Amino acid sequence: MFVGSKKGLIDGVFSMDCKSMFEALKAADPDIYAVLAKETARQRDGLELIASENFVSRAVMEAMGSTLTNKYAEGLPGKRYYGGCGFVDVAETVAIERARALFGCDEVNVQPHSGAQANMAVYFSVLEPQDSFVAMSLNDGGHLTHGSPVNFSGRLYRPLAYGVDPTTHRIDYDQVASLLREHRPKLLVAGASAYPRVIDFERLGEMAREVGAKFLTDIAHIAGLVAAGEHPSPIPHADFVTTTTHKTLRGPRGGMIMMRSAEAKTLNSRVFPGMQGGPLMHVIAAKAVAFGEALKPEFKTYQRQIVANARAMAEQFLSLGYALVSGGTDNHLVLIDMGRSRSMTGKKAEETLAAVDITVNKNMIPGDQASPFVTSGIRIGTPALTSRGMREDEMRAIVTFIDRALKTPDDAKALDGVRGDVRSLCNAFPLYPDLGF
Ligand code: DSN
Repeated sequence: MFVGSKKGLIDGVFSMDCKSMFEALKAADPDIYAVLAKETARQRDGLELIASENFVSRAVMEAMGSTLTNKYAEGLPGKRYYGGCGFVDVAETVAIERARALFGCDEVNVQPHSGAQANMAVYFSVLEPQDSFVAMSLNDGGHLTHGSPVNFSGRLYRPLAYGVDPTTHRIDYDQVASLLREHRPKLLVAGASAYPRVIDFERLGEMAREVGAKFLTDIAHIAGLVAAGEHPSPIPHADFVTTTTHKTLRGPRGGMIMMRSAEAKTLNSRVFPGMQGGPLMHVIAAKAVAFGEALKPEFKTYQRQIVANARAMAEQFLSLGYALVSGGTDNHLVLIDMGRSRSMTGKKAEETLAAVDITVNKNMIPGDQASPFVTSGIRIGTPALTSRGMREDEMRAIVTFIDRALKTPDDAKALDGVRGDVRSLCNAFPLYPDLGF
């Protein structure tokens, strides 16, 4: 109705497109405009291999950079504490309905500002301060918010950490079962930030049920794969499923909680007013746009390519003699043991690759003796470059770039050569072709 009756207004708004918006920024704030321009060029001219990053569509960006940022909308659609929420209610309802269709879950809360906030809301729903819960150790590939001592989750509660088998680097499911039986916690948490293998959510869900614990799966990294059927879904086995929306899912930076119907009333009240104030309606609208994109058939093809690309990289690294944690990958990332591969720390590898415009992150590996600031590994993921249209051939070429750089970390001329090859590849795969870059 709004679109019909106010068509002139809508057309007018659209005629002031993003070009004009950047012009306003340039005039008003040259300092921040310069940051925006340089960061855009960095993303365009380098190879982005951080496993938790991605490039959103223009449509998602437009929804984020919109007038919806002006609106307060505390509460839920139809039950707000502010007037004027009719249109943003539509955005949030569409986001919820699309998330339901995408993942097949009962209930959804799309308001968490981040994955950390999504997990916090679930802990506030299930646990009291000082309660224990069982989750994967950060050093073995878990998440910061799964009980790290420097995070609220490790300071408010008593986490009991499971890890991976030291030889196979697969989750030690027997250790999970024995921790649950011994401590009988209220909550079991599964999910990882640096685990290249399939997680057996069904088995973990059975273990949680056996001791009467609730089961939370944090699928932040693999949400896109799960939505596309490229990783088994935790939905039938879990009481809560949290995710970020900006990794493989390719939406705006933010979080989301899916849950069984019985959990919704308490959980929703833990998000607001329990933890957050006004939801970010521009981000929620962008989540709706991203979920709409993920419901299209091409999203499945995209996710399949992410996995194929990671596999191609893993095979190429193995053929060049690199040691991979768990020996390979089933998902979107590979974890390289740099100590065993090239007698190099993760920090040195990250810095060397940064010098040739390849962005990765240093990462702890199982049994790591180095500090988190140094580490013995690097984590490499394919979602972002797959969004640029790169496929297996490009992945194999990138592994040779990485290998050349890591072989000559202190040879400026050799690194210059690799950087030139990186730039040529980037030029062949524009970041936002319809925006001219
Ligand atoms: N910081 C995130 C990552 O890079 O994996 C954790 O979700």
